[in-house]
Amino acid sequence: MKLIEKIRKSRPFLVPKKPDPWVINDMEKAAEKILSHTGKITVFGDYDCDGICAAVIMEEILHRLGKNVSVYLPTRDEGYGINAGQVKSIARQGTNMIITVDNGTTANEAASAAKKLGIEFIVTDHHEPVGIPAAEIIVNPKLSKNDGFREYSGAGVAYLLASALTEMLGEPEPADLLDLASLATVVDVCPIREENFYLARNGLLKMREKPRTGIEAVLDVKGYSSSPGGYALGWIVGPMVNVCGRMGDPSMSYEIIKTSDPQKAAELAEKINRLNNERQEAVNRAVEECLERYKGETFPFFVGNWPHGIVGIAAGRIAEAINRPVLVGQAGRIIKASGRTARSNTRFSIFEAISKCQQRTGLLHRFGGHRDACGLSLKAENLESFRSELEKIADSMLSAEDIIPVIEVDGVLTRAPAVEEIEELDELEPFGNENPQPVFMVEGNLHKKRNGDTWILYEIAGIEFFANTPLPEGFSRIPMELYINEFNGTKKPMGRPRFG
Ligand SMILES: [Mn+2]
Repeated sequence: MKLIEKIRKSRPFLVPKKPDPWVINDMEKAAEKILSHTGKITVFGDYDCDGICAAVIMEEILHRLGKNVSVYLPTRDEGYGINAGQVKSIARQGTNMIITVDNGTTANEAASAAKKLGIEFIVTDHHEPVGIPAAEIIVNPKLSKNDGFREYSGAGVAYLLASALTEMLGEPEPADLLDLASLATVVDVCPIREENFYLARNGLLKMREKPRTGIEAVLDVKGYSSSPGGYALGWIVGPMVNVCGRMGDPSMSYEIIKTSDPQKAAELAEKINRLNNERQEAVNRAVEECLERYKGETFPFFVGNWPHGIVGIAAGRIAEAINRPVLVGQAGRIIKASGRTARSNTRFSIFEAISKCQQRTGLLHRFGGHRDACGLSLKAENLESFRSELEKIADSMLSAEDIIPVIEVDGVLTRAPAVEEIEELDELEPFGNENPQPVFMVEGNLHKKRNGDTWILYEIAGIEFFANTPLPEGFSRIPMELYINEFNGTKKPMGRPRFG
């Protein structure tokens, strides 16, 4: 069986399914309201990649429909989600309709402020409703009463509203906006399957065919020259788009996505890259400090003097290091924390654990999230009680298998596959959550071929790979990702070992 067939067989959900916007809660109401609206519209987004991409999609489609539209992206200090104060300041700019993207499902105060001021308030979002849904119109697949697909990103939901609007007008789908839906789907770690695979795959093809000037500039500044896939979206473009919001103000990210001026894009990419390097150093420091303090808890909650913008990334790194869910919070009178699960915690929902803990203790100010990630805030004096209850809950929810890292292998190889077979795997891109980069167990005799100062070239079953440190003798099975190395016009298959 060819490599791609093996993978297709083990990932039956990896079949693109065209999304149906109309099965999403309140889609028709929202589309009608927007089309008949006259007056200024403000799109209210978020400071992360998903919220920014969603805002650009909504802005561009409304602009094409001839609407007067502006965008409001909150800064990190303003916090996630729309509030009453922001509604009032938006009202003063002459807006009479607010459309939220990637937030707003339970923004009750903002919704009633809008009502008082005579502003139409339409929510589009993808977050789990925590509390009472706020507005009269809420386009959120998590509120749909049918069995339609629910795992869209915020930008995916925005794209579906955009395509509902064009469909109502009898116009073609705004497929050129799919690149942003694809980027957000991968970066927001939404499962890449069925409807999301459709959006992510088609958006990726758009991006390859005609990349946005700014996205090209970001890949350039990072020295990435291959055709982008899930790795480039999730590990290069995503962090660069996210970093501005994390470090304070998302407007540079918004600008780089919007600009068509290569000069300006290159300058912005340079600036963002510097910010990204600073952020990486801050993350490394926080991760080291937490790992030093770790005492073997099932669900550790670290609090320290770290910038709020990096606690989520730090939590993710620590979770992978200890294979357990982790919360990392910024110290203060009110602790603001982010939580992440490890990839091996497959049956554990961090959102469910936090919800349970909140039901029992009621100590949280606010919280929200998904299965793999959450955000919360609480008073410093309540930290200890919350922590100990959370530890009990995690002990009962997390099973022994969940804390053992497993490498899921897509098949066994005893000889090098043909170059074409590896190239063909590109049809499964973008790789991401639930659709990881394929890994094969390569079996054979290990040979050392050459070495340099910092590298050793090995070969196993006809597949060459580099290692930084010598491998123990007698190794005969190595899990590896495959890629093609092109040198002087000759292509050959190479491996990239995946240890742990
Ligand atoms: Mn989102």
